[in-house]
Amino acid sequence: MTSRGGEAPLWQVRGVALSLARPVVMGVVNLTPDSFSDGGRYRDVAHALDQAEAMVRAGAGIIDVGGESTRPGAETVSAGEEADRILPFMEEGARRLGVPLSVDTRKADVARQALDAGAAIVNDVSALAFDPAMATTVAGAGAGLVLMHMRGGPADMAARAAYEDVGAAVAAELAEAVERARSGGIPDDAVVLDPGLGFAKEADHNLALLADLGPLRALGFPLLVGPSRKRFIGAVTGAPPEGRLAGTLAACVLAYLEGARIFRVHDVEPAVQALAVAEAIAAGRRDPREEGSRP
Ligand code: HH2
Repeated sequence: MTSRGGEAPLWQVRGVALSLARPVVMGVVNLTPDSFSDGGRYRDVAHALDQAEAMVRAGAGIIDVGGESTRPGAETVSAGEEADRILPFMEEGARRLGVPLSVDTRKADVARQALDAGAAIVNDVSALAFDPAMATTVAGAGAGLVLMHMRGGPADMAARAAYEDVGAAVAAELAEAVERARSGGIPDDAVVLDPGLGFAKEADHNLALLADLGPLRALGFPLLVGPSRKRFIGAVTGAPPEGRLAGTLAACVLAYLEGARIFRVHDVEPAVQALAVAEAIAAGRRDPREEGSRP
């Protein structure tokens, strides 16, 4: 591999070693009535399962399922309500979909029930800061874990978007999250890191992070990015959420070249295609530092 990423790691998710040798697309299924980008459309479980099956056919390697919106200012929902929204999908999806399911939650209670229903990965946008029981829940199930960077919660994160050096700060705060994971007994090979695009970040912070994932790469964990339809793409282009696909793909491709290996997106098929082309081009690239040293 000539794009930046070092050797191809494996991500251990409940007994399955997920290869990150090739880019992995994580398809988003939001079972929330108020998600900013596909609000309410997936509420019907049968429809959501059909959508997820279509994502898998299009090449999704993971399906990420959420029952609580985390957009700025969104209201928190109770663990009971969140579990009610996602469990029917998890139970049926674990049987039908044939790819690892991830649960997008900050609550250990919800994660435990989702893992019991067949989820393999916990995607915690609070990076284990919200619920002190989350680390042991993940460790106990041998689940994979996404540690995503944010500050505060959806209610106050916008006010906390102040950084001198956003890459260094996000890396330092993710390193603390890694320590929380280790203290809870989660092995390093179960962990993936995510800069948390749009979470406690202004548009410029997101762009700076995507321009240089070096400080995050230096932590030595696989990287996931979730640029899909986000506001910073609108800030650059003026496009509304449903018109941000091309911007999303640009962000995915550049993040891939910066070493990201997992891409959380709503539009799976275009992302799979864009990343396949990026991968094919990157594979043929010569590292200029090697020029002249070849036989
Ligand atoms: N972004 C959102 C939600 N979960 N998880 C990770 N790991 N990384 C992300 O960037 C990320 C995430 C927000 O996007 P969306 O799911 O479309 O919105 P909502 O939170 O309103 O459901």
